[in-house]
Amino acid sequence: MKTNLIIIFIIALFASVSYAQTPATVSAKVVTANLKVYGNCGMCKSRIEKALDTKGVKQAKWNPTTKNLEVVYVPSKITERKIQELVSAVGHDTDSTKAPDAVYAKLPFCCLYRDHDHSGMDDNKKHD
Ligand SMILES: [Cu+2]
Repeated sequence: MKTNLIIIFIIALFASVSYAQTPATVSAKVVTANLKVYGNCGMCKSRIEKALDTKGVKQAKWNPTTKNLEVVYVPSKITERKIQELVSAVGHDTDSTKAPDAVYAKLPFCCLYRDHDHSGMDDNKKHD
């Protein structure tokens, strides 16, 4: 009985270790990152996703409510930093890159996330 328990424990340990290693093997080619990107509406969404229609990015999906950008990319072709820079270049701040003021100023009114929030989310905290 005791031996059985030990065997089960070893199998469980082995299973969890190999499970934990699976994402690392997959990520050798493609990585999924979740990045915070500020914006408001459907126009923001298409702007952000269009900016990432570029080499090395497999898929980009931005959620206007959560401000989460789920991006699937090839790390050997593009970096997470570069992805954030591309998003900021079209007018959207991320947690580590800022859109140029001149670009931001040209966004349609509904997209001005720094001053207004049209998405219904409480974002009073993010204003500086
Ligand atoms: Cu917008």
